[in-house]
Amino acid sequence: MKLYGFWRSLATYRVRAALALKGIHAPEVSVNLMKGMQHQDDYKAVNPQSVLPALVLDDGGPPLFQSVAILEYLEETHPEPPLLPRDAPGRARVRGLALIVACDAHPLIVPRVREFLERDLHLDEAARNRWLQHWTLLGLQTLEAHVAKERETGRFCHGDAPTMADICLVGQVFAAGYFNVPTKSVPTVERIFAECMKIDAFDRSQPLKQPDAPKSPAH
Ligand SMILES: N[C@@H](CCC(=O)N[C@@H](CS)C(=O)NCC(=O)O)C(=O)O
Repeated sequence: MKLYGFWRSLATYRVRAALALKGIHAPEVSVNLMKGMQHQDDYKAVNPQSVLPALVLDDGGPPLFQSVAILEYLEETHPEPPLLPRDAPGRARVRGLALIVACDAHPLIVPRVREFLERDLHLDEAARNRWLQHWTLLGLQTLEAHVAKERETGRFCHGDAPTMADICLVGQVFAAGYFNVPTKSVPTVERIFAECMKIDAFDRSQPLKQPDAPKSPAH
């Protein structure tokens, strides 16, 4: 397997973390989003949507795309350790939590949306930051509304082992860090994030620990 990704990409982080949790080795090819390399023809041949990540399998078939679809593929082909609960309602809850991030919150802060706000709508930096902070915090607050009150929450989003929900939650907390969003109003999310980051697979997969990341946190 080969993973196309970028250190700062939170959708890549989801797949990188799942690979690490499942002990699957997949070398990463860096596609520099800050330099617009996702729009180059050689990457478009891998993923016509010009977004990261993409996972190339060893079977010569077309690359896999969309991080959640890739997580599902990894779960089906490498079931241990499971990233979904065994019961159907539990799986629906975990997928729902994951999709709050992957379908509703994260898509509003990706580079192509930020570029549209700046170049086409001519929003100044303050207005763009307001946008990023608003949608990032709303995603976190929506997660908090579930995990703070539902009895299925344990050490992690669902019980005492990490699932796809935690993978997505962790990325959303990193988004808060990117855009200076305070997370004090989401204490259960903060607690779960801290639990996840105690796990080596989450820690070594995090953005600033990637080989293509800048050496200093200022980026
Ligand atoms: N829903 C997609 C999101 C993919 C996505 O937007 N990835 C970002 C990086 S996290 C990207 O490559 N953006 C490029 C751009 O917006 O131009 C997924 O989960 O894979």
